[in-house]
Amino acid sequence: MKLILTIVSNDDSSSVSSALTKEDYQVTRLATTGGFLRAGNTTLIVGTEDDRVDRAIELIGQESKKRTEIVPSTTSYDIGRHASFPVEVEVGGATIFVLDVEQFIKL
Ligand code: 2BA
Repeated sequence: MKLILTIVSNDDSSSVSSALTKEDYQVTRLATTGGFLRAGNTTLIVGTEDDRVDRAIELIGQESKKRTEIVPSTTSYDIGRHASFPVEVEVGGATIFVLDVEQFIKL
């Protein structure tokens, strides 16, 4: 048995966990915070059989693809005026750890 720990953006967490649960994976969602950006992200814990790991990774990849989005940004001038302009940012993606499970116990 394996434990898949996957860190995704909050925006993708619902679609990733829905895709997994639809295929009968059991998922636990944790609200987490990235150490670098100190922004909220979501960590999903999935315990599954060894032969189902690849499919889980495929589903996670499909629902959390890296993509660019245009978001509004503002700059301010000394004279107290602000200008708004669009900037392209990269969002999405997943960081995945696959660990061996020594014991799996439900009491
Ligand atoms: P990613 O590498 O895609 O990582 C996204 C989030 O996944 C990270 O959020 C962190 O919560 C988790 N993560 C990634 N690698 C990990 C690992 N080896 N162990 C544990 N957790 C891990 P943040 O820490 O807020 O990082 C957000 C993004 O900032 C990263 O995206 C990366 O592009 C960049 N970054 C992170 N640390 C950096 C550093 N020391 N220098 C430059 N850029 C960094």
